[in-house]
Amino acid sequence: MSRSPIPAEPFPFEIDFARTALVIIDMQRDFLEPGGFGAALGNDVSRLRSAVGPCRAMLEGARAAGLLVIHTREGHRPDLTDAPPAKVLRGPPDKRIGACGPMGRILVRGEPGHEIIAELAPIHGEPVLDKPGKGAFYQTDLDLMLRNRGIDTLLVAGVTTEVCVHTTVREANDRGYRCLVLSDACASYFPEFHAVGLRMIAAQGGIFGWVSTTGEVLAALSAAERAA
Ligand code: TIU
Repeated sequence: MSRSPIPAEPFPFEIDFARTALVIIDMQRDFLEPGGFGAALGNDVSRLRSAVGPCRAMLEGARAAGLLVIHTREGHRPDLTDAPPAKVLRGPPDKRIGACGPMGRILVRGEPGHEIIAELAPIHGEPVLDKPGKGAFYQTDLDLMLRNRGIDTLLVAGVTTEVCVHTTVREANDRGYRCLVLSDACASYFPEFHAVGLRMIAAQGGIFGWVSTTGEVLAALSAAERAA
């Protein structure tokens, strides 16, 4: 595929879609629906809904273009052996990781709350990466998967902007990946954190990466396909 500069902050982003993957971070029921981990932390989970439509549009575009799509999920083994006590022992016992909620045990793999929301459900051939931390590189084989496919550029979407998206982008940046964060396909429980989190990525000449929108990336993807 050809290279098309995408309007982005802090400056236009040169992209080779053949070396690009879409990474959708933690669009799970535990974060987006009532009764899960996000709600247990005291958050208004409806604040994350704005990211669903753009994630879906980007997902469909990536699938149609044959891009590698990776879905991540934050969660722990049922025995919690991979959950640091420092992470578990926070908040009231009935709202902690591993406690029983309306969608099963909170932030535990295999439970209904751990699933990716129906609108963005992975399809056959799309790796689903289970991670125990905020960053998608920590204690996972993400770096290996990307290297094996010759990927050096990540389109990053998902939730939440300043927590798992940010941590993943920082990890990716240190490993040499170029990250383009899709502002409308990310969301936070705190609108001000979303806004400033995106600014932090693009500030200082793109200290962690670039920020653009789903519309801009899809337009570039269409143009690249037409030129191919
Ligand atoms: N609490 C919060 O904003 N986020 C998380 O705990 N995990 C992710 O961001 N996925």
